[in-house]
Amino acid sequence: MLSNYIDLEKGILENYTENVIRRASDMLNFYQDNEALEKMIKNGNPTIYEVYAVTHEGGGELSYAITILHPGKVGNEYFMTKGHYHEKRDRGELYIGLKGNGLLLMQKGEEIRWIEMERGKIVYVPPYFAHRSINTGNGNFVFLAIYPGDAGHDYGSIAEKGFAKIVIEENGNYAVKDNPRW
Ligand code: PAN
Ligand code: ZN
Repeated sequence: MLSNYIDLEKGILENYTENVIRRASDMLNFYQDNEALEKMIKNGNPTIYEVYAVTHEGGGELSYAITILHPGKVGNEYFMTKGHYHEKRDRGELYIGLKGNGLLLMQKGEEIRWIEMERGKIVYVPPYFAHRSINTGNGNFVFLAIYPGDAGHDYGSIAEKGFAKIVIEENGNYAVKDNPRW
């Protein structure tokens, strides 16, 4: 497929070839406040984020995906994606903000960066950096990601330890804090 459409208002990608819906129950142990997460699971198990992708898996090819990250918090921690390294660590990625507000958290060894995302902003995720998105706004945070077809997703080490920083709400704003489990 050589061309496609995104509905920029709703963040809906046409003709996607893969999609993933992550609910609260898919995020066990990702947040500090497990009790708050369990309560949320019992109270309807809301969707945290949705991904719609067009994939081309060969080396040298490019895949792309829209993520719709819903607004909300688990305890005082904002809704976020699981986060991953690329299986092939030397594969970079481009993120383009389409709607809403968020942060892109990136980490390579002890080096950690976070960049605010908004409509029209392009962020480069260099090779070797794990990356996670966080919705710090009140509405959906929607972005487009473009990545090498053979990058792959490695969730293992992030699922175990998380990132060195967490993003919480403090006095109505976001605050980036040290992860106590790190
Ligand atoms: C993105 C992410 C997407 C969902 O398309 O895969 O935002 O985040 P998780 O994969 O961490 O659950 C990307 O970075 N692709 O490489
Ligand atoms: Zn990625």
